Amino acid sequence: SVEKNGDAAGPEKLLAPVLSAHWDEPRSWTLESYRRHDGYKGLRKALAMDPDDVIAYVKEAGLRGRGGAGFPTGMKWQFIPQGDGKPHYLVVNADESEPGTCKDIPLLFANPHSLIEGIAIACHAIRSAHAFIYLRGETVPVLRRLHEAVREAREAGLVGPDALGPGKPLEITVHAGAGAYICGEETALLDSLEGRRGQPRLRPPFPAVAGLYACPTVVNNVESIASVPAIMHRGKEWFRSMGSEKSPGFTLYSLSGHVVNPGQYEAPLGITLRQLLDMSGGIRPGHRLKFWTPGGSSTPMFTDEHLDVPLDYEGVGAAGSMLGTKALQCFDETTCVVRAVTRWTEFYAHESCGKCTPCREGTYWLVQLLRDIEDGKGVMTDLDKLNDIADNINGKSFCALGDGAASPIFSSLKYFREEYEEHITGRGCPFDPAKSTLWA
Ligand code: L3W
Ligand code: SF4
Repeated sequence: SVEKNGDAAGPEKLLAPVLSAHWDEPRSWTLESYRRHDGYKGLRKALAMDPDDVIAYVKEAGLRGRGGAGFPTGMKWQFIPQGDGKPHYLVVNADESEPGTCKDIPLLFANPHSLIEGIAIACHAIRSAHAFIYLRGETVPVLRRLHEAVREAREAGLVGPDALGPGKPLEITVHAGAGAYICGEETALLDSLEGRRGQPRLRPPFPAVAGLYACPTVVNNVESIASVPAIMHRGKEWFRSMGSEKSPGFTLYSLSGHVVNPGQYEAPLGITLRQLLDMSGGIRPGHRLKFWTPGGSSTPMFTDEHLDVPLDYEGVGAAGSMLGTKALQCFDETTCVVRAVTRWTEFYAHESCGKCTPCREGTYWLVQLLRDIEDGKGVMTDLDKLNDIADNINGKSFCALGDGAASPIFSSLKYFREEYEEHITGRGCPFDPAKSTLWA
């Protein structure tokens, strides 16, 4: 059952299981199971509609991209030029790699047909005959599952020469990446899919104009596309009955870290971390929340002061962060914030593609400074240097990876400057490694 955000009957009533409703059922990933739960009914409805009307419907539903930026999905589809004589492509970004983000991979594993049905609807809407799924390469079992789901769909005529109607083909190619975070950036992903080294392209032109093989291309996150069948089947009003005016609908939150029951929680946009913690057992017993990320490590961190911030694009934005991928990583008071930020920054330095100087050089120097501070070799002027380097990365890099690397530096200095200072005056980390579970 789907409960509207705001019901007062108990914390679990705030959940809205749609994509995750049947994950725990035996063989939930099969076509037979998906069909038993109204699968492919949204496609039937969409195929009876004019493609432009499908785009208008998704626009009116208010679905926003679930991959990090929250861009309106219907608007993105509308950007695809029509009558241009070129092939159009749909590319599904399944390169889920943002630290703390673990929603698309379980969704693909447990419910791959929601994506395939969404692909078929989207391809009908943008008049595309070929979709690509770019999957994070490390997830080999998911790759196998996707291949199997596409095979099942093909046997059932849902993929193939007449899948979208007589003479209207749909082909789906599943491609496994090679494990680079930057390939989740949409234009680097396209380069990688074309067989080149994955590095971001200059935008504009946006992929909608010149994307895969220089043709009009929609790049959407897995969850965005997988949300479309339910919207088509159950209606835009139903979708809009959840969440807020500007951020309607349900979504998957990845809850991780020092919580009793980590996992994926599907709830309306606008729910708060306090509500999610209430229904998931809270922070581990005997401890308290110290800091958390609303959308993965690339989004500025929050503290326990932000427990009641509505987790939608506007609410998180107004509180000074970004909803990003809705990856709620929670850290209790045993965690050294300097250590956590060092680990994240090492990740960005390692994953920096090297194309632009601010990010390539800046992330390297951030790591050097952070390691010095952690090792007790820091001096007070290092804090201004950290801020200065992050400032020279933020907004001056070629793609969002650079901005993401600067985020935890700024926000940790904003909320926990004394903790940095303590490392410097005390000549090392004051935290007890034996007490933290995040010490690796
Ligand atoms: C046509 C225009 N299309 C914008 C399209 C654009 C893209 C979408 C959003 O980064 C964020 C980033 C991460 N004509 C257009 C247009 N578009 N104007 O709209 O674009 P943009 O630039 O706002 O964002 P983005 O480049 O897609 C995504 C943040 O999300 N993030 C997520 C990381 C996620 C993962 C993962 O594992 N899934 O890595 C976390 O914070 O930092 O800010 O499609 O083409 N005029
Ligand atoms: Fe590459 Fe970093 Fe520059 Fe992005 S910001 S293009 S990842 S070097």
